[in-house]
Amino acid sequence: MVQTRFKIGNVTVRLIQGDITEQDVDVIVNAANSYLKHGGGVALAIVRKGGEIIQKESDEWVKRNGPVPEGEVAVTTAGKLKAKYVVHAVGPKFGDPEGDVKLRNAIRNSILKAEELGQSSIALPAISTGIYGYPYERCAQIMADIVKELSPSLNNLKEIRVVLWGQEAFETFRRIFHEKLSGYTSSC
Ligand code: AR6
Repeated sequence: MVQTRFKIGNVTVRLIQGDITEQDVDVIVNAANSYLKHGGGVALAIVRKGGEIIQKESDEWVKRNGPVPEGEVAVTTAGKLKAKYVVHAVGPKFGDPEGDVKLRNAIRNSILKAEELGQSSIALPAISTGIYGYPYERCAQIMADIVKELSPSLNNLKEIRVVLWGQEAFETFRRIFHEKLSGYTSSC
């Protein structure tokens, strides 16, 4: 498996090139839209593999609470996936002047939700870099900063996995994470 690992305090941060739906972690983060209609990209892959229960619970969530604002998250179970929960994070579309703040919030709230749920491992995709058009580089910078900032204060979470689809995404994240977390590399 292609991967890179960093250790920040008690938290292992792992970059993996692969499919997020295959990850053996407690929480999988989905790159969702505000209506939690999982019709494309990683969202569709999660529902295809996890089952319609994820879409059904998502619909119920929106019915109860209204659309999920950009930068916020909603939680459902994970159906047939190995994970226990899916945290649906709504990222911004590239070009939104508030985009970086919203992307930062979406990533931050995902990690904090997994911590709040008492879980020990989480896998995140490169939120907003597919259909929503964000450059990998910008997403990687934002994610590396948040991981560095949050890791020392996490008690439950022991592993944060970033799962990249394809070599270009993986290489970009690896380069940026090495730049930003250079003091923490434990293996390549
Ligand atoms: N595992 C890991 N990463 C993946 C996978 C996978 N199986 N499949 C795609 N990616 P996107 P967005 C990567 O488009 O840009 C949906 O329709 C992909 O290469 O899934 O936030 C939602 O319902 C890219 O790098 O999410 C929303 O309407 C990253 O995951 C909208 O798309 C995110 O791509 C959200 O757009």
